Amino acid sequence: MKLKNKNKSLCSSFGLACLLLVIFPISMDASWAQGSTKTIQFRTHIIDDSLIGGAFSNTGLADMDGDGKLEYIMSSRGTGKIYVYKYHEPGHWSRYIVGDNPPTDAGGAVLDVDGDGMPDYLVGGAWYRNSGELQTPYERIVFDDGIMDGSIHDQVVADINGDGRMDVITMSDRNNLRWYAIPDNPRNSWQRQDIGAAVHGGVAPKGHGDLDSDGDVDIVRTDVWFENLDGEGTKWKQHDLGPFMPLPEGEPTWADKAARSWVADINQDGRLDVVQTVEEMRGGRVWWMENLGPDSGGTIQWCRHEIAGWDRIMGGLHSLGVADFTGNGKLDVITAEQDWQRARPGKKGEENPRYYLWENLGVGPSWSNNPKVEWREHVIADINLGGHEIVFGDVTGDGMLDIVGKPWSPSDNNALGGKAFVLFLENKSILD
Ligand SMILES: [Ca+2]
Ligand SMILES: [Ca+2]
Ligand SMILES: [Ca+2]
Ligand SMILES: [Ca+2]
Repeated sequence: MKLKNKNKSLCSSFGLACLLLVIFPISMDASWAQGSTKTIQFRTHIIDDSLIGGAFSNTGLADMDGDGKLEYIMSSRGTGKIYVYKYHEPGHWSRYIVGDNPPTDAGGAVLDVDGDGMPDYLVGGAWYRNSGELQTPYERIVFDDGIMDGSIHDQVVADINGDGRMDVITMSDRNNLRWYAIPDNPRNSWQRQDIGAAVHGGVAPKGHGDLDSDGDVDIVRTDVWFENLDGEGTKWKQHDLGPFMPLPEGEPTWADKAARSWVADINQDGRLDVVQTVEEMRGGRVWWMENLGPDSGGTIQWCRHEIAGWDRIMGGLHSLGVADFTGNGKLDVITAEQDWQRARPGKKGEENPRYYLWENLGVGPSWSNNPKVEWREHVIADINLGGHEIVFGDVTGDGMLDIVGKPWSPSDNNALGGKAFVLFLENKSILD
């Protein structure tokens, strides 16, 4: 992988179909940056530094005990436990173990599966019925015994068939890309519908949306997207989105095309775009695919815009969030470099992992021939602790989105000497 190449050669190596966005230095043109924030700042709190083990994954942020406040949920194939962290104040959380034996690699989702008003927890081929009490373990119910061996990496909730009820998309390179409708009695086995071939990851955390504006949910999988032909999720057509970077020499084949995807309208033109990261290996990059709408033949055209990672060797970016973190009404992007030794930043993983926020400053000056979204990079945590499947929500209740992170498997070189951890990034940004 030729990370030090400049834009021109990257056009060919990453298959860019159009001019790349030039990332400007940090200065901001006051004439079009109105509504931006004065200070973007996150305060880091380590809320658990006593976890031993690895393979922590399957994260969510939801009100698991019904008191109106968000809890953090995650689980580990390594320890075999499901953890819920209850917030009291930014530096003080309580940890509960609510279940055992999560049958998955990664993925996980929070959804009220049985419709009783309490969010439940989906992991691999099982769902765990939320008892509503953090002291009472959740019941484990298998919905597909064919995917109980850790063969799920992405697990995403969306209404695929448009019936107003949420469905569950799963994918792993060990099986395929598919979705399940939840039956009236969710204790029965769930019917699956196949969508297409799989890669390791490329749909999570939010690779779904109505990309072609015909009223139904389509699905992104790294370098392609699947059109929901009948609106019921029974017929799919695969389209190119844009080529992925070639697998670097020495990387395992399972890491090929492993990405995170998030569908959102980044430039506020009414068409849904796609933000993506390289998740499983160092040399991570962040970009967004602008949806240019259909050509005369009806095929949607895409234009790749880089956000970060072309000018340095970032760690694997197994986290992606898109939301307005800065309060200016525009969608920002967050990610974190992995703590895991094989995907830490630097040529040989010698650099420390960091958490990032790219502030969306809006579409650039109108005098430009090709006005594009401008980004300003903020390092929001730089304490030699990385992140994996970070999640966000307003935990403190002040209207600003906070972030919770943890490693997949901790590096011996991290700030805690190889211990796993959960950290909370309290959004303390000061608005205009
Ligand atoms: Ca709660
Ligand atoms: Ca429930
Ligand atoms: Ca559609
Ligand atoms: Ca758009």
